[in-house]
Amino acid sequence: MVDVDEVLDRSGLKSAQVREHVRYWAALTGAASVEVVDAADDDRLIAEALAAGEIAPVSGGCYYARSYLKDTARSEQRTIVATADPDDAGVYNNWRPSSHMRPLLEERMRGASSGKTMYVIPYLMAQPGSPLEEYAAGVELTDSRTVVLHMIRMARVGVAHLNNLADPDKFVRAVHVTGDLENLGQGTDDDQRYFVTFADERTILHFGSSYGGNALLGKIAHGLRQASYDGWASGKFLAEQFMLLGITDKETGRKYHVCGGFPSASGKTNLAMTLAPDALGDRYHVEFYGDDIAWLWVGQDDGRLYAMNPEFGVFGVAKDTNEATNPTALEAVGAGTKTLFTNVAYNPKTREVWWEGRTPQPPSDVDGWLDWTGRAIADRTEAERFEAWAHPNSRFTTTLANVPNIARDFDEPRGVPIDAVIFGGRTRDREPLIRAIPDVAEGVYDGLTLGAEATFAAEGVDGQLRYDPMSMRPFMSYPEGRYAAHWLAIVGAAREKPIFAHVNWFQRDPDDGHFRWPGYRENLRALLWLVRLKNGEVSGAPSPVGVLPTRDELELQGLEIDPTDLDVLLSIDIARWQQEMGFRQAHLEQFADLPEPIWAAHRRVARAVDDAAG
Ligand code: GTP
Ligand code: SPV
Ligand code: MN
Repeated sequence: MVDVDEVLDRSGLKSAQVREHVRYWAALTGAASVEVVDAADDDRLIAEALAAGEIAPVSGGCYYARSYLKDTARSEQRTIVATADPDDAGVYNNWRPSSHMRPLLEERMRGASSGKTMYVIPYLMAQPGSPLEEYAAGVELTDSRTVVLHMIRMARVGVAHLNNLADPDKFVRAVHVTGDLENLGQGTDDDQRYFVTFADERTILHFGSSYGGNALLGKIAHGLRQASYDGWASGKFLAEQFMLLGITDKETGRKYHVCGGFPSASGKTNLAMTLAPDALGDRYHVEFYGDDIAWLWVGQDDGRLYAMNPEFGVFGVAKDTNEATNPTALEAVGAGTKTLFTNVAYNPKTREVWWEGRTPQPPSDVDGWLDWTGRAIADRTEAERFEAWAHPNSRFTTTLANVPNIARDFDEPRGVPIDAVIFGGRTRDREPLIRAIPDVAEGVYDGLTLGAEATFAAEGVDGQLRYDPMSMRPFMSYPEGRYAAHWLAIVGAAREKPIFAHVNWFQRDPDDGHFRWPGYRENLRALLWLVRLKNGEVSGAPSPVGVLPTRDELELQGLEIDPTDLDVLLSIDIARWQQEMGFRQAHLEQFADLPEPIWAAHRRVARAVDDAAG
């Protein structure tokens, strides 16, 4: 048995409660050694991981890792929220009694790290000094060095964050044990994996994966599931799967902050990192704050709605990232950034990486190229010729400071005041480019009825049409009716209300399937219209489901778009919406205790749609 105390003494980790957490799990998992990690250890850990063959070099000082073949995305089926109170069961949170889950996890984890090092990662999911700092401290224990490298990029990591807690017992206890990946029955009836957040104990136990949200526990498990539970239990804040950006109008000097939720792999990173379209670049500057998580609260001093990004890095989808779609992302993963790429294609000879959409065609000289599974492209049979080189959920991990348009004040604890909250997703019809919703209850209602196509970011759901409230369906930790009430309470308490909107970059022409809207950098045009509407500079055209931009109100200079596509994007298909209102009724009826203002909003919209149908 390792002398845990000796290791902890050396690391300067003083908190008795943290030490107890480490001691308990080191003994249970049977780890051969314990090591406390600080962000300053990155270079050494990189060197060790290279030497061990866990990662490989990419030219320009970046790195490449491959995950196990059957471990390439979040699992929704195996993700559970457990508490002591059966009343915490909702429709989506996959609730189980903690008394039942705890022994199951301990059984799986017992002895499962034997022979391995257990890394202790003290982290903070907030800017130091943030008004929400007390909810942000955590300690992840993991038996994977690659997970450590990811956590150092994605969170603020170091012993200092845990030594001076106001309440020494208030930190998230997180444990990640990889398990024997080749024998876990992923996706079968005998699936051994469990990803459990014990929300009322602020404990996260994940077993059976070393990929993304399954393993980087500060991110989704703490930053979303645990934090949204904490925000509700304390009555103080919201934690949402939101991007967060700033838009400066250089002509007026005004700055706007927009946050909003789209389901996984539906465009948050791309939107938050966007540059203004060339034709508008002289006037508008976009700043990146966050791409996946925002915590929102009402400011004590001015009563405005504030938001911050608790993360320290970006875990972004690689697919289709290129000079045209997202030049800032390419810079953020370029030379000198120490980016970690996972499950893209790799060429060990040239130390290059490639993914679908990086260039229009894959490299023509296939010499040395390996697909994401490690197979040589040159060995492919004719039938395999068109298979993807990279996994669709392959990702890059880079730290925020590498993003060229990172906001100057991203690290400041005070957060930024929110002007607009948007919801969106992959919707091939029905949803116009943008519809603004000035009323708070109707805005919250819109978030609750967000319907979109699911993506490859989660196992086994790609392409399914489903409702995904506020894009939080996979991360929901308490019942939906209370979630809605908590939203109304927090936003309702703000003195200046944000404007809401629903956006859709993914409408398609049913005849040939092309995207009607060019997307990416052009998306800023819709947001500019929205903040202008909030300012009263434009008035839009009313519709039963919100206010739509008129053609002249959208700044269209420099945009190439088919006029028919634009007409469809700026109009409403009433028949389709009538049908949708029936689906929404059934969707909302699942939720217990849905607040009356939400039902009232639903009835109002349904009536307006019916009236428009005549
Ligand atoms: P998570 O990290 O899983 O939460 O995803 P995300 O919401 O941040 O999605 P991301 O921005 O990484 O985009 C996912 C995929 O959608 C990528 O392949 C993008 O290229 C594509 N995408 C993003 N924005 C647009 C857009 O405006 N139009 C189109 N057609 N595709 C887009
Ligand atoms: C998502 O799936 O929404 C992600 C990636 O942001 S993961 O961290 O794997 O959950
Ligand atoms: Mn996400």
